[in-house]
Amino acid sequence: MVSKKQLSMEVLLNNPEIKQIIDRVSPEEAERRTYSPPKCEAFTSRCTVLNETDEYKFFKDLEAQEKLPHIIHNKVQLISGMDEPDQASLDRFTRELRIGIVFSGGPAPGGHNVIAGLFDAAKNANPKNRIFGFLLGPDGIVESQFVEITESLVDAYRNLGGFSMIKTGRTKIDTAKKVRLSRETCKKLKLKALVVVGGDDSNTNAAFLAQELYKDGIQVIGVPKTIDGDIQVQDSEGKNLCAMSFGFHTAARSFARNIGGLCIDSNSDVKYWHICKVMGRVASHLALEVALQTHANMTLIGEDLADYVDEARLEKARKEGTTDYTAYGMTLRHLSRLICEAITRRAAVGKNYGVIVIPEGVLEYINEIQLIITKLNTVIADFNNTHDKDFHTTFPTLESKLEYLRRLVRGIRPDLSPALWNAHDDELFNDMPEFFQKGLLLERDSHGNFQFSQVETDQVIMQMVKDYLSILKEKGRYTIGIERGYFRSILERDGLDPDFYGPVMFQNYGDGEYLLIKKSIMSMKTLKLEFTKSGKLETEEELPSAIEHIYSKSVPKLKTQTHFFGYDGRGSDPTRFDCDYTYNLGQTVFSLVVNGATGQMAAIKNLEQDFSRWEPIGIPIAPLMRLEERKGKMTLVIEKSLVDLESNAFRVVKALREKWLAASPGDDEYRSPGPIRFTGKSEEDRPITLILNAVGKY
Ligand code: FBP
Repeated sequence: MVSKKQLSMEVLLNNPEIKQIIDRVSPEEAERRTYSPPKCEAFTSRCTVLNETDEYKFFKDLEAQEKLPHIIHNKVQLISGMDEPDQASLDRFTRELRIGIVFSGGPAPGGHNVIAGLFDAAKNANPKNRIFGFLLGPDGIVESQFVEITESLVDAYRNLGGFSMIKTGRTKIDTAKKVRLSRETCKKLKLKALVVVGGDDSNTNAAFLAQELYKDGIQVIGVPKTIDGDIQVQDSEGKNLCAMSFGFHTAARSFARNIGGLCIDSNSDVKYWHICKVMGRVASHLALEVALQTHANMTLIGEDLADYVDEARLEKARKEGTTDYTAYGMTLRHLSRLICEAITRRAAVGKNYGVIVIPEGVLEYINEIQLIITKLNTVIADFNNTHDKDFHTTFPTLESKLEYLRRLVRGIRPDLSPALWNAHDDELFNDMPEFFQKGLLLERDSHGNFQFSQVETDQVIMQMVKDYLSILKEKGRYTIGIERGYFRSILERDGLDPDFYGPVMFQNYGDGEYLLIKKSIMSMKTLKLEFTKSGKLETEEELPSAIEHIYSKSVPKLKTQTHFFGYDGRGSDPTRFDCDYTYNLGQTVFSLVVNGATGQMAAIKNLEQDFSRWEPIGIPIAPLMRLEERKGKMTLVIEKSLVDLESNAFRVVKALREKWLAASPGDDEYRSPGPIRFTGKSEEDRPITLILNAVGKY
């Protein structure tokens, strides 16, 4: 054997070409870091000012008025530039400031650019300004853990995804002690302002902090972050103030890129149904955008399911002179039937493959599941409050949790209403598969939210789908259509006359491009019987192999692949839209802080339009709050924005549903959104949802 001469590892690793290739910084990352997002016009001026406007109206919740007196009367603030500022404005704008910033909740692409935009604006106004980043989320404020944000740190993360620079966490600053410690940290650092980059719950928390720190002269500003896209702000007259939270576009594009790939794989290999669960804890905005980006065969939209009315049931009840209230809303059983219908209809035209998109929060919209979740939330909150112990620590195993629920049914808590947890609930719950029971009993997050990402929603639904498909198969209602031309060619190749055999095998031989096996044929045995009965085959004769071959092609096997898209999209590098959006949010934050705002959320108005029309603004947070049940208590929170069934985006998806299902002969309608690119003319400039919803409004 000839021994090959190998380069020593030292030589190999020091080779300049290899060094470049294995460098931690990829060429794409290096290029990203050098991108300079364009600035909204106001930020190109020497300094900025805030102008309050009465143009926007809000309905103010009584509880919010009581709990947030210092910030409830805040108004929308418009930010405008001053090229030739008077001395007083200039002095105010350039005074030395210290600002703290924290990420709160799940990562969302673009967070680093919020810091970059804030840092650049602050240093530009006064190089002595200092920015501090709290580490690991709100815990960093409470525990006084921070880093000073420097030029080199910012430069290392410009236009990059994730929240890696200072990390994030889900702690809520919700006790007097945590507020006191946060105040101490802010004072120790001599902060003029604290910036909370977070979702609806974190912005709620920001408003409460703004109230608490008001008298200390410490301002608090929120920034609308969440891939879920459920922070969208309109005033009470429907005027748009913030069309979308940051991170949504990138996450949706990232999911769509991968799901688009699955669509292509699916109609190449033609053997799998890909079941794609996509993040979005409650609202289905991400699923809706993915549908628009990929034209997947079926996309469930939670809000739409909740709106479902079973007309057939209503009609039946009407005839009987009664009202069937169960006809309103979707049940798990009915949802599985709808999916089965999509699968069987495609199969009938030879397509035993496809792609289904399921939003992770879909179960929230299914009647019986939502009821169970609400009941369990209350049971858990009641246990924690009554016993001053944690339910999950006290009952660490599924069995111990189930036993506690059983004891509730047996009446260990006579003070509780039997409506909370009774034998019927227990029975329903015990009928669920174990993994689903575990999921439903999972610990709620620090804000009291149900953790949908931890539940195998897709499995729950698909198990029911598989069970029902087996029934349909037995009934001969799930069969693969055989293309007429294919049938003819296979038979003719073996010297058989298709018109002799066809009418015996197929229910629609007379017409139809795709031939469907007769319902009475459920096996090779019944196939043979059909032929002997028709007199076209003697009992002792064998079925021609071409006939057997065609029959076996018509028997469906449902093969599924399940995928979860969520964390990957949250960690994606931001789209150009999110880079520009977040950089300008950072600039907005600085303008709000330097001009004395507090209890406001930085936002960009007209995000749904061309960049040249973007306008930085401050939105008052307190008037956005409503009372919602959390951890068994009514709590003030920012109302989540759900998919609007009247919106253009939803109506378009609804109108094209049938087309994208493609349950007819011919090609699928898949759209390939391609990778997230950063530059280039075909780089999409904003989410499709936003484009559609803006049509007809301007
Ligand atoms: P935020 O609302 O904090 O932005 O997080 C949203 C989200 O990504 C949801 O889509 C998902 O259900 C959840 O976070 C997952 O949470 P975790 O990171 O705790 O698993």
